[in-house]
Amino acid sequence: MLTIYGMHDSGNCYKPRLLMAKLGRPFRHVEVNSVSGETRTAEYLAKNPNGKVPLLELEDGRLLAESNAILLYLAEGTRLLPGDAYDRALVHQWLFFEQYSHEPYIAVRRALIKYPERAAQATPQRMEFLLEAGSNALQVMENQLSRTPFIAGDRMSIADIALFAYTQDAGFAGYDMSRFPAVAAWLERVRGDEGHVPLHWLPLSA
Ligand SMILES: N[C@@H](CCC(=O)N[C@@H](CS)C(=O)NCC(=O)O)C(=O)O
Repeated sequence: MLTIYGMHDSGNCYKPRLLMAKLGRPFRHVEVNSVSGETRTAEYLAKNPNGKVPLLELEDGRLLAESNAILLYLAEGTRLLPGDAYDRALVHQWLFFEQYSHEPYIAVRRALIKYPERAAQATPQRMEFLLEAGSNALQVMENQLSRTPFIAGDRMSIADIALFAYTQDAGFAGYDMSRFPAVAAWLERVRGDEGHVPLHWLPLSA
């Protein structure tokens, strides 16, 4: 059985869990708390030298890090990853967007609010910068989702899963979601897609 090392309330770790749930594939969840340093033990660094979760372990022991790389691997041959080269490249486009223009702002602002251990890093200047940069990312999504029902076009894909993970918590992170009605409607559309599970869902084997 596949194993996913992850933290239950991390959006990056939610991405592969949500995909596996949607595909109806069983897997083992191993809780690794990145906030309390469990990603920095020698044992964990031997598995992922970058010291981050999520991490996928295949049945034969091979390992794969980076949430969006894990999504691409697990979605191969499914309805959530198009076969056509251009359609697939659009999915990649939004996966890269998520990692460079969205997650570094919205996920970080969320973490600075959520985890008291990080409060000292939440300076007013930093919070303001993260608010502006994250709002820009939400506006890019708003523009796209005003034209298409899903982020990479007419069909749900792993790009929606990747962007859903932290956008669903953007309100908690301080972003004014009333400015982004198409994003809010898309959040509901993603929740309504077959096999959806919420952030804290874990498989029974956990
Ligand atoms: N680009 C990575 C980011 C993963 C990441 O930042 N994981 C956080 C939890 S959400 C983590 O493990 N942080 C531990 C640390 O940096 O020490 C991905 O998408 O998988």
